[in-house]
Amino acid sequence: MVDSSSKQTKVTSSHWGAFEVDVEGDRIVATRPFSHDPHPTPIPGILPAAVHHRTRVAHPSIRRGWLEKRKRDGRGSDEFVALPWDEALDIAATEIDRVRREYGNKAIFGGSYGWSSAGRFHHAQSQAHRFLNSIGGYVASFGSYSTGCAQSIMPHVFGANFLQLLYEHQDGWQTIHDHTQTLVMFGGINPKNSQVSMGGVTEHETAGWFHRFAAKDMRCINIGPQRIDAPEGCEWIPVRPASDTALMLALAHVLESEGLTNRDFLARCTVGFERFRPYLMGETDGQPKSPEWAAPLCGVDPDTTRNLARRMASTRTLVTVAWSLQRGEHGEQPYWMSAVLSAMLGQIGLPGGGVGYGYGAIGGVGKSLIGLGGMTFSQLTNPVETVIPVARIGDMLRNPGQPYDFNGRREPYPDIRLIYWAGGNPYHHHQDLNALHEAWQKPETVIVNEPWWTATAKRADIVFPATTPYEREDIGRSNLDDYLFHMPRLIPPVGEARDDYAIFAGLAERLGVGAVFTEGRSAADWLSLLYEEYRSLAVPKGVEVPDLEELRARNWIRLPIRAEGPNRTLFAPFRENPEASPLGTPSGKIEIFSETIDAFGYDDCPGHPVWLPPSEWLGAATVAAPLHLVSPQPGDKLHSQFESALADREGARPETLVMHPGDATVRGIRTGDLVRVFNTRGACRARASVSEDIHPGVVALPTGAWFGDPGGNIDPDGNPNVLTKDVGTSRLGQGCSAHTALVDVARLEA
Ligand SMILES: Nc1nc2c(c(=O)[nH]1)N[C@H]1C(S)=C(S)[C@@H](COP(=O)(O)OP(=O)(O)OC[C@H]3O[C@@H](n4cnc5c(=O)[nH]c(N)nc54)[C@H](O)[C@@H]3O)O[C@H]1N2
Ligand SMILES: Nc1nc2c(c(=O)[nH]1)N[C@H]1C(S)=C(S)[C@@H](COP(=O)(O)OP(=O)(O)OC[C@H]3O[C@@H](n4cnc5c(=O)[nH]c(N)nc54)[C@H](O)[C@@H]3O)O[C@H]1N2
Ligand SMILES: [Mo]
Repeated sequence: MVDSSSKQTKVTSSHWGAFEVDVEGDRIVATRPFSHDPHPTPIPGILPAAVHHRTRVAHPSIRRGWLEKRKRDGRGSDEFVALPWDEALDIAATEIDRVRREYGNKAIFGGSYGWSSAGRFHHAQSQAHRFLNSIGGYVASFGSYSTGCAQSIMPHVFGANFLQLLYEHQDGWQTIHDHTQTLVMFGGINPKNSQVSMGGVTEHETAGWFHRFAAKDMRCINIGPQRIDAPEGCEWIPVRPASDTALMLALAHVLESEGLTNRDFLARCTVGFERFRPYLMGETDGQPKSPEWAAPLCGVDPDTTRNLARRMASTRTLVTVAWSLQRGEHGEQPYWMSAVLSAMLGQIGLPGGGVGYGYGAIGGVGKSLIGLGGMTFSQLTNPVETVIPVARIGDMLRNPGQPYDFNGRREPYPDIRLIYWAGGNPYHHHQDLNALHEAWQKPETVIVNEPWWTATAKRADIVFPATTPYEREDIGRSNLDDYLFHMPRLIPPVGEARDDYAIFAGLAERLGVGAVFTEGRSAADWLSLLYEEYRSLAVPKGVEVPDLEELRARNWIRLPIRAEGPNRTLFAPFRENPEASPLGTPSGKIEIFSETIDAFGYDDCPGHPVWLPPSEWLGAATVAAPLHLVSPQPGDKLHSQFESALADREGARPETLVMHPGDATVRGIRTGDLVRVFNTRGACRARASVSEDIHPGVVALPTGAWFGDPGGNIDPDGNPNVLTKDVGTSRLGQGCSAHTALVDVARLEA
């Protein structure tokens, strides 16, 4: 037990990096930056208030309407009844058993998407998947909200798993520093976003690299709707959201018209240029994709486009693409087209040249490390084969049995009767939340493990209070980081919270599979076992890792795993000899035209990249919805985590909406005004911030505010997902289309 008079300071790790925590008795009282972090985030500052906040789930809780009458309506408005653990676990286990007996495990949705917390063993989603597999399986989901569309399209283009490509093979920052002369950043590279990385990023380096780029006169050009998407000092070419493909086509058109295309590279390393070229030059549709054609679409004047294309062809150029570009309808196109543009420049495979994805999105991208692997809690195998694209949950609930297309296959949506969620907040992350709220009434039962009363917990039938990482022992490590942490249990569990492992072990026991789930081990046993596996995997890589006792005593260590010598260059061996080191595509080369995709016959993603305007963007603006809403990641926290404590801060809520002076003036809006942001899908409040740093016609509202209680006609704290459109990127990728939304804004009286 924790001595109630004790004081201690320890370091712990999180998705936003390491930090020091001061504990007095059973309370976390303060946090401080970690001494080795050159650019710490403000996020840990909220922790002391959040971890003890009144919105923590104190007891196992069951919604009254469900408990008494198994009523489905009332999710989000009913009161909850607190029950003893044993009773609540009995009820949940009986219900899970009923559903699997009556409908089979294919009626249980356990995708359970979400970031939960860092820490290798107590990873909520892995725990949930292992439990559900031990009871016969569940309907799973493919991909992430982050990169779902890219994960589908890019293997067709480069023949590789997209995540491996960007985490393990893309050029490192040092390579970029040493070789790149022109850095063309679609969607910017935002140090605010690279403060975060799955499993943690200890030394936040991105801002520092940009200082070094400036010192050597690298030209860094941010192409996107907001100046602040790149560090200060970068050039800015403002473009309308969703128009990047038009601009990329125009850049390609300049290369081709001015003899700047690298024919040798296209011939050696790509296939299908001859099928794409007639479209580019307008031979197929009578419309050359020239800078003049693109100008009214993207808002970039033709001279700027021409000069940029010439510069890109005459210097070592790296094109980078933020993940946000594929988080919108037809998000496949800018991703594919950026690869084609870079292939035409012919610099793919040269150090500091070519193309890269997600620099800045995640702090680990661009770090070259020796991967150690291990510390992975087995999820067992899932006997149910049904997998939906992660962002299609609303469609799945609305359309059971209805067929849908996804990356060349056509399947019916499963008929879901029970949802189990641990470690995610769909009422934060999903699009068109008012529509989700309706679809969410369909399943018979919703079970959620959560530390806080989030909008998702409030819309569940059974809520189990989960511990946070500060209430349990774990190990913090990430393949994208060179530090290793013992994450000590700092305080006892708040309220009656239990670890996800204990919750699932309790359910598994009741369902007769206790031994399958736990293998007879306690959490401490698992930690030792996983840690020893990790240690032994490090040995052949020549890396010595202390034993667990020593790590406990030292709290953290820095691992000698920074890759030495010449830095990493994406596709260097392939460029060198495409026959000897072919890509994993059907042709072994970069596919400018894909026979596979062409054979799918999708008009929303044909055989080569094309300009396809989304259903909502400035080119389709209406009187009722004249402004394009982008909803980036919040700078002050991770998604919706710690929201309730942040919202207590003076002036923090509603969330800030950035808008252009021209758009503000005609609406009589000034900085600091309360506004209503609305469209036909919903409305939310926000606090206006008027700025020249955003493209006219665009408004930006970060994600992160919790969705309000049902019944109100305006979401009080500013959750942009009451406004976004719930539609797949295309039949190919079926990713989330968070950035596809037109809205209007009006001043609210105080
Ligand atoms: N409009 C719009 N929407 C978006 C995006 C966008 O750009 N625009 N971005 C999308 C993207 S990329 C993402 S990744 C998603 C993020 O969406 P999520 O990953 O769902 O967001 P989080 O707030 O991180 O949710 C994690 C939840 O897990 C809980 N949790 C933390 N630790 C534990 C634990 O140990 N056990 C349990 N049981 N629970 C725990 C937290 O309290 C929190 O409620 O949002 C997506 N939504
Ligand atoms: N501090 C913090 N950092 C985070 C997170 C967090 O919650 N907090 N979340 C993490 C997660 S899960 C993810 S997936 C990554 C996401 O990383 P990204 O997807 O790269 O980042 P976003 O913040 O969603 O968007 C970046 C910018 O893209 C611009 N943009 C939007 N649409 C378009 C477009 O059509 N064209 C162009 N050119 N630009 C556009 C917007 O102005 C926006 O500010 O961030 C990670 N980093
Ligand atoms: Mo994400």
